[in-house]
Amino acid sequence: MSRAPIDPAIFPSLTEVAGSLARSVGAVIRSLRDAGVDVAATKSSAVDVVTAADREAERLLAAGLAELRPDDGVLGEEGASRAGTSGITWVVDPIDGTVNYLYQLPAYAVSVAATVADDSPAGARAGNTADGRRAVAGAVYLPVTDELFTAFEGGGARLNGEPLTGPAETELGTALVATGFGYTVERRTEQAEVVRRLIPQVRDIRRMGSAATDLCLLAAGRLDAYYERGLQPWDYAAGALIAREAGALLLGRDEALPGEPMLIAAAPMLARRLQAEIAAAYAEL
Ligand code: LIP
Repeated sequence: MSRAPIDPAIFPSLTEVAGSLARSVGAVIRSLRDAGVDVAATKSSAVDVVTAADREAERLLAAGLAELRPDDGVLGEEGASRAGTSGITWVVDPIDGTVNYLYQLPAYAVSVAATVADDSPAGARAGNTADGRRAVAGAVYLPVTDELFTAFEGGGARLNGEPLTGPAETELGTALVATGFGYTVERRTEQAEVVRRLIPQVRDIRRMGSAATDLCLLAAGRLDAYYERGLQPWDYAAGALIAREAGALLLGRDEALPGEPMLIAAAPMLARRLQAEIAAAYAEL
């Protein structure tokens, strides 16, 4: 049975929900961090960690959504999973940048995105998450700098309420390019080889440790480009929407759509140039 499309008129209110929950949960994780943090468990490998704060933050996000949006579904990095009836599913990452959080490094974020089912190529190009859902509203909150990035589809992106104009075009040779690495040895070895081929061709590489943060810094023009292979939907659902609404072009590898296999984001000409270099690097692996 096909569902009636979600009315875009509700996107601003979904953004309000995302922003207020990201901010309040961000304040909680910052104070938990100050009280001290330990690894609670590991996930895909010994270096892929989860802390008690990740779990508590996800519990708070799920509880807040159950109260504010009881008919919506929820999908969270730490296992939150609720089927909804409204057609909207919230994709949440309670702490994106958990390793930074553990080490008391500032680049960690709360990421909250409202998504709708959409597996059309046009929807995917517009920033689908990997599981055939399109983010329509979202927020990423950086507790350490008290920066709240928000966006909704067609509404532009904002930082603490001020409009963002996105990254400027620059040549690849003067581009500051952020990327990230997966948690398994095989994936990292491949990613390191791609970086080895790229680094002589760019201004420099940054590995911030939080994909949601990377995408928001790109939206704010503090990075020129970002790419990563192997992201999970909660890592980028909100951040990709914010980058795109700020004016970045999102691309995948070769003709593939942007998403889990590869997400490239930059001003349009640079995004295409970087896509070609990444394709060449992978072709030589
Ligand atoms: C992490 C990212 C990081 C990326 C890792 C991982 P976590 O999320 O945001 O930048 O490189 O692959 O997905 O585990 O901190 O939520």
